[in-house]
Amino acid sequence: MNSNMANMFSLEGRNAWITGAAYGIGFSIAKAFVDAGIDNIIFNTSNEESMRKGLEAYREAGITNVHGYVCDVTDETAVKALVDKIHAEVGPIHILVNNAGIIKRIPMHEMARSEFQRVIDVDLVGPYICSAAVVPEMMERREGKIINICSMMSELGRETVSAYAAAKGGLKMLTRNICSEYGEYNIQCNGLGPGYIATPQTAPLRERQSDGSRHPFDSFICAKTPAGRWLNPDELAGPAVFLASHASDAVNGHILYVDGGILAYIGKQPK
Ligand code: NAP
Ligand code: GCO
Repeated sequence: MNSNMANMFSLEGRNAWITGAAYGIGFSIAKAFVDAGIDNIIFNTSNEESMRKGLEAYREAGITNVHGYVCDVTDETAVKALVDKIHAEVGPIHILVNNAGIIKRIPMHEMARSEFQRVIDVDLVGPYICSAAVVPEMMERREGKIINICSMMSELGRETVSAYAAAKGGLKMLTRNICSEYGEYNIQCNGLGPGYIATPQTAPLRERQSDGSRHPFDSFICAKTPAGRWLNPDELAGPAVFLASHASDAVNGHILYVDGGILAYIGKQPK
């Protein structure tokens, strides 16, 4: 690879704040950014225990340029204070990855309003709060990257995930609106839409049944994925680095689906 191309994908000289990156997809994206030369990884979780476990996991992975904080992304005051703390303790935020997210798998008519609201707050309002907190410095610098972690549910629905699909569909349009409102400041806001990834969030969908058989959803998703398997978080590394780097400076408002082809595939025909 020639030096121009290598430089285009390099994250050297920049800091990235990845929300909810103690484990799962956020942790994998952080590792990818480190491999791409990032100066500092900043992450936050909703509680002290997972933040500490996250710092330990980074250390075990040999990553030391990492800074962990406790901050609920739905708490606007706490997020604004965190951004000030990051500026004081780490430096500017060049890249924001809105990764923190939850899901509640409950039939809509059985879901309490408070449960529906919590999913919307974490998965949609949280990315708005964090993006609004970092955009001013990106505007002043006339450079910035915001990556929103979307979902298959940004495009598709399924039983029991009404709040999550509403949030992720909204996150797709928030992505496009941030692109529209701040593109003139050389801020690119894109979505990364993972397919079905083997993380703690999807572990319940892969659990073996009491008779040792595969979870029905496990078999279903493998039939809906052309490669016939769940994806692993590290398969998001290249697309995430692309969206965080100057290689994507002319890409804005785009949702890059990393789904192994699920959205293109009607599903494996029954034998
Ligand atoms: P995960 O394993 O459950 O991790 C979620 C992360 O978000 C954890 O670090 C969690 O930390 C943090 N978090 C949750 N609520 C928070 C809050 N209020 N404030 C701060 N941090 C919070 O999930 P994942 O599978 O890695 O998913 C990460 C993102 O990818 C989510 O947005 C998810 O919707 C999306 N996604 C996942 C898949 C998949 O198949 N796994 C596919 C498409 C999209 P604590 O709870 O410890 O605070
Ligand atoms: C579910 C899963 C999915 C994944 C992901 C798919 O219950 O259907 O949790 O929603 O998390 O969002 O892209």
